[in-house]
Amino acid sequence: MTTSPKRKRKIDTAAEKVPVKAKRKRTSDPVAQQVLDRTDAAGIETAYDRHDEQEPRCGFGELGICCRICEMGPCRISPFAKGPKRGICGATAATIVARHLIRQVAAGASAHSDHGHDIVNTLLLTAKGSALGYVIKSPERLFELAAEWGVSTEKKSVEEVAREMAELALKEFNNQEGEIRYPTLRAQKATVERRRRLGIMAVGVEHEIVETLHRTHEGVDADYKNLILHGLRTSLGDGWAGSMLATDYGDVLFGTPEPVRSQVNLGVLKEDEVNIVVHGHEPTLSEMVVAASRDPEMVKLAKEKGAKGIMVGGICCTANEILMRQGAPVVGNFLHQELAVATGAVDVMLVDVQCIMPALVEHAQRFHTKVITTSKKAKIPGATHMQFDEHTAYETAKEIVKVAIENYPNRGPVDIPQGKTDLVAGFTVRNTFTHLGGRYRSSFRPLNDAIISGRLRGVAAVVGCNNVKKVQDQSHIRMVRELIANDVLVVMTGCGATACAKEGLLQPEAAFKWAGKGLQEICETVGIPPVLHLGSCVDNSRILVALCEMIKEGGLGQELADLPIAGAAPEAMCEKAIVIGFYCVASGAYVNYSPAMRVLGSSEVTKYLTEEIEEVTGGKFSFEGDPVKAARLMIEHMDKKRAALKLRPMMYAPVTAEITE
Ligand code: XCC
Ligand code: SF4
Repeated sequence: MTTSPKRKRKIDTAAEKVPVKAKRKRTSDPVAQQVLDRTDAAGIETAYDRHDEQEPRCGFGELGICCRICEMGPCRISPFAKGPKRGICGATAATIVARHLIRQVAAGASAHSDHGHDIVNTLLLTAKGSALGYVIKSPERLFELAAEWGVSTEKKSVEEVAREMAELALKEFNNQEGEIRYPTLRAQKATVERRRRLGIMAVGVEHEIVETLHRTHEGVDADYKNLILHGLRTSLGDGWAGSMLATDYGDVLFGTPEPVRSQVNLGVLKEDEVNIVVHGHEPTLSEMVVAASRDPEMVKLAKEKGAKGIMVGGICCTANEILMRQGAPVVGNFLHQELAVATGAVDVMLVDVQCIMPALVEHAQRFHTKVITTSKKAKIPGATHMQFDEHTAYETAKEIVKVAIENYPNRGPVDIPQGKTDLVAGFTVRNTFTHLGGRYRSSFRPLNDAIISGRLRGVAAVVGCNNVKKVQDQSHIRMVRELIANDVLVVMTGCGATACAKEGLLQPEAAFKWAGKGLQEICETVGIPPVLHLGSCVDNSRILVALCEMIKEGGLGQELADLPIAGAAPEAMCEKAIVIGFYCVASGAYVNYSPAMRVLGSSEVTKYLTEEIEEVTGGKFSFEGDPVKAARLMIEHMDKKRAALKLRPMMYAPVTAEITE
């Protein structure tokens, strides 16, 4: 089918409204579809079936107007003319919606930040010599950060500096007064002053999360604007501390990524090798498992069991971590977790924290796959638990690899779909702009010049998850295709990056197929894909830093809110996506978020988030569900910013994207 994006189309919203039991399109990935056809035929349920089982949904829940905060409830606000307009305590729809929403922000912030905390702690243990198997892979990055933080490195060993830096970083989490460190170091003065004026400068990561829980307790904060402002403050503690520390300290400990080629999709599983799929988020575990899988002792053992070798591939953000730093293949994104197991070829599915469906355990029992949980924070009944501990990480990793090897001969029928796609990943703030600036000049000048001259329209960050309410990957792909056709450089993280990687958008050649002429010229000159993979979801902090660097470079305004940029999470699934949306809006970005947050039951809160908040932070949300329409809104926003900056008109007309699937 050949269609112009302008003549499009009700897709995603339509997918959400299909009645129960009707066949609906579940994925836009033909490789995933092959496995789904087989699971259907065998009567094996997946998240898609469980999704349909949940229909029809509770309307109060969908609209966010059910309150369970105190024991007098639950209270429901009627969206109709008749029926209660307040809870028993008097809380209105706006109060209820805002309270619930910022609790979600706090939960998302705690997930990223607890992850960041673990990485910093592992660096500390490594510096003390008590985390066996870990080495500080990037002392250069450590010294760079020390210089930025004003920590003297003179006459100090790498370990001494690492220890001091890790101790300082730990304080960012539980600071009780003052401000988190990064905004003043990295953001523009005007932005910092705006945050101070609004009272949304975070004191410490945990401080804000605790305060969110207090404010949203029964009978405390009832003013929706005041609640949302605190949500913004909590989110800034994540984006500008918890997540940013996870990225920076991860780079120090595990190495700063460099552009790397790899492959993605279920076809990376190997019929004749032991397949270990690492799923979850924390590189502290996956890095060790990758290392253990390359241990000659393990490879020998695998061969003794008749396998040709050991394949370690990832799902979800763990995949992005080991892809960025080790070039490990990506098995898939969030909705691939059950599909991978259903190939019959996964000997161990190794999980840590976040985005792990408890259903995996029962699902895996139909195959030979062993599901191994590793975190004390995340156990699943029926799974094998092998506690992972930084002190003995490498030994545990070897034990886990051994379990997979021993399980290899137990495979039943194996059916690996033969689809996989090449990709390039491993972009960071530094190396992308070394690329753009040419080999010897790491500078944002060429990017800024391209935007100023109208060769590039702007930059869009398309991030986030898969959501079973949508057709898997479709919204990411359609949105990104529309953006690059309009000369927008796209940066991606998380499961969205995996979605577009499967489609081939993360290859340099993609520019010739799908990008507008201006973007094409840039990709051709510097040899980058039109869509840059910046890593896992905590690595969205890389995007914040890149934007600050663009402003520093000059010619594009004084604040993030001035830049021709936009963000989107077109298949958002979890609370982490909400907090990311929040810290982007708090930082001044326009963010399209879909499916809509559960705020639609309050017109006041919806209006505040999608309109009025722009007066406050410079950013705002939109909840457009059609990804192409959403992309057009993002482009409109960029054009508005271009006009305000008096930039030149765009050099080239957009190409018409040809959307085939
Ligand atoms: Fe989870 Fe991070 Fe979302 Fe994917 S994108 S579904 S959070 S793995 Ni982060
Ligand atoms: Fe009902 Fe108020 Fe209690 Fe919520 S806090 S359950 S609205 S009484």
